Amino acid sequence: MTPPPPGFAHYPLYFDTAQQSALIEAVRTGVKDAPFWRPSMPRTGTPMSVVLSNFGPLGWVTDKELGYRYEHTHPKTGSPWTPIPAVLMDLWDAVTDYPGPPEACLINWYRDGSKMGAHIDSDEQATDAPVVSISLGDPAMFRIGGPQRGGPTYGIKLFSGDVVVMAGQSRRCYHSVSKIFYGESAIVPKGGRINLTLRRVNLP
Ligand code: MD3
Ligand code: FE
Repeated sequence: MTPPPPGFAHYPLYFDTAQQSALIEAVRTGVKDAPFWRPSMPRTGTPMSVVLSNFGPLGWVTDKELGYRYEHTHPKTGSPWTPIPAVLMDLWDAVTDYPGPPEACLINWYRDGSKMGAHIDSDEQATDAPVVSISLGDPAMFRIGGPQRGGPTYGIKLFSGDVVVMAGQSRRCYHSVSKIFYGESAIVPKGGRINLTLRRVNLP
């Protein structure tokens, strides 16, 4: 029974069903202008199994040639991302004490069979800023380990409406999504799981 690293906080069902539906509707509206696309890994060009979009002045993108980075515009349309919904700006203020607003909200949509392998988020200059995650739709098995690959992990099943905050040491730990419990929730119209992550990119 490995405990979670310091700085990890879980708020089960932070958002009720009506608030979850409103967030899913905000995603549906946002991706009309900034459609989900399937990203490729740097160098190899291997496609990821999740599809992505973003809200915010900045968005996280990746492709074979330029790799992981933040951009002001959508890689396929060239248009700016949709602003971060007010309810998420308020969430950041409620669960972090960071001296500045989030600049990016990555939208990960996991469909049947999608997963995310173990990695550390290190494309932000604000390496000490927390990351705030909101889960919507099908549950997921989330695992977080330590600052080195391998080693024991703490696992938690995340449900629709859950919020997770990674601050302090947990921010620099390996983490993964090892399983989606596909079809256990019906709240996402096209199915699957949507994860939103609020991120500070630049130093304040
Ligand atoms: C722990 N997403 O987008 S959210 C990611 O459920 C990512 O879609 C997962 O990992 C998902 O990079 C996990 C929770 C999360 C996000 C960022 C972290 C956990 C983190 C950064 C550092 C440590
Ligand atoms: Fe991550």
